[in-house]
Amino acid sequence: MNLLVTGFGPFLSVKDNPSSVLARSSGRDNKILEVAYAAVDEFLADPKLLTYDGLFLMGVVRRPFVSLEVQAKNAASNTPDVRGIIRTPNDLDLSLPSVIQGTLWTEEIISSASGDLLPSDDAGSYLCNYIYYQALRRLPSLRIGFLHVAPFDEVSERRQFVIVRTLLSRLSLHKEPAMSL
Ligand code: PCA
Repeated sequence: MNLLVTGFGPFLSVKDNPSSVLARSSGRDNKILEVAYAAVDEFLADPKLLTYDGLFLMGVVRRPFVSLEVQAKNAASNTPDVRGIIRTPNDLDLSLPSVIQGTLWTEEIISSASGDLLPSDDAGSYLCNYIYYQALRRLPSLRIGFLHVAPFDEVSERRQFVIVRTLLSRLSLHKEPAMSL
């Protein structure tokens, strides 16, 4: 599978976003996105995205494990983005589905996740959930998944590098090998 990997840049108190470090070291085409609604909208409108089979989206959240986000919600936050823009829940069309399931993570990847890599059904309500929801909605022909990485003081950079590389290689294979993270 030809995947584009994304990470986010700095926001709030996160000066050096580990998702951008991991996207750059993924060994795949990658792009670092500004933590801004308009920047995400512009990214998702780029016709070049259609040359990929899927999007491997990443952002950071403080948890003691890496989260395979299984779904995105029709939700928005009161926290401003880095351009000072706030999107309230009313900015998302209430006629749209309240939840959309991700399409990248396989059953095998989800069911074998354990230890410091776990499934999650809560991608939050800020830019990470926003990009996930909008990507799934706007790019239905692509396989799309979101990985919430952890700060490096929760899960080491080396360990998360291995997690990301292993997920990417498992997704590239048609046959699922035994999980050996
Ligand atoms: N994490 C935030 C936005 C950017 C990032 O890396 C989030 O979880 O929504």
